[in-house]
Amino acid sequence: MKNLLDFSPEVKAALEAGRPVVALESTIISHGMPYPENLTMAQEVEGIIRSEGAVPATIAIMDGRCKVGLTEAELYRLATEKDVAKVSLRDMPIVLAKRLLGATTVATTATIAEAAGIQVFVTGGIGGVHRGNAGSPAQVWDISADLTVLGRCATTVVCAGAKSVLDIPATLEMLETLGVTVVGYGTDRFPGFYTRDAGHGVDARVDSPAEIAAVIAARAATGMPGGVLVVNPVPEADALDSAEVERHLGVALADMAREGVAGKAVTPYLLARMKEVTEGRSLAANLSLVRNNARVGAKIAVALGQQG
Ligand code: PSU
Ligand code: MN
Repeated sequence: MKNLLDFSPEVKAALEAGRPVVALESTIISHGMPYPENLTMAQEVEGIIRSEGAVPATIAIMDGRCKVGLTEAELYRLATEKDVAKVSLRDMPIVLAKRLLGATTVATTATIAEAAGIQVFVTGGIGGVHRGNAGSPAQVWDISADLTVLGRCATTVVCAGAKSVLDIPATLEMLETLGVTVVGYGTDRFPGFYTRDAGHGVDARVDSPAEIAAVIAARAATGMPGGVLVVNPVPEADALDSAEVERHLGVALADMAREGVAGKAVTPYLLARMKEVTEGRSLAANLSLVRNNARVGAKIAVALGQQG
């Protein structure tokens, strides 16, 4: 993997000097939000990370290489081009070999970040275990590779939980099986992406970046593979109402089954539908939680550096 990495000069210099670096995914840019909000979000999030004293490293696949740190022009391509591949682990060899433009999911971004020596990675929401839904067979077997990767990469992932469209208890059980440490930042509840509580608890609550850094250092000291998942709830002012989200997701799931949407198209479909039915409030929540995660992720990266 190391031979496939192309670092931006800024990220390369920061890693060599041991300065804090925060990785960012690109599926959220190409498939998670519409243009122009996606581009503004990507630039803004990089700015937040810089203002906290860390260096942002947005990750994507281009011209047969894994890019760690992107130029303005590269961010623009990801935000505007029509045919950007959504790259989960299984897709990575194909997108590399065919030299396609690829936006990396949490699974792929964390894998590349670990190879690059980046300890902290900020995203919006992680993938998980999907529920069976109307019109689909009772036994669906749609489990995101995001979970597998959390179980094997040492990268700390900061997110706002997972959407309640997933089977949250099954997702939490799977994280337990994989040995992932799940901590709530200022909360003992597992957040539901648009909402602050998906109805289940986390392993432990942590209240400061220093406390999280201590957990990360302790995990590293054990030598176990896998990482820490930091769940950081969407700010109160931008959170959506749980009952409203459930109602909208119910309708979207039924439509999705009727239209035959499945596999990797599911998450982008649901995000776009939610934006329509909430008249943009889901997008506002999404933007708010990503900014919030960027701030916390950068503070964790800085605190990790101070641990020595
Ligand atoms: N959840 C969101 N927004 C997103 C994603 C998930 O609320 O943009 C993206 C992330 O990149 C995540 C991916 O890694 O979707 C998971 O896709 P899948 O379930 O196909 O593995
Ligand atoms: Mn899937």
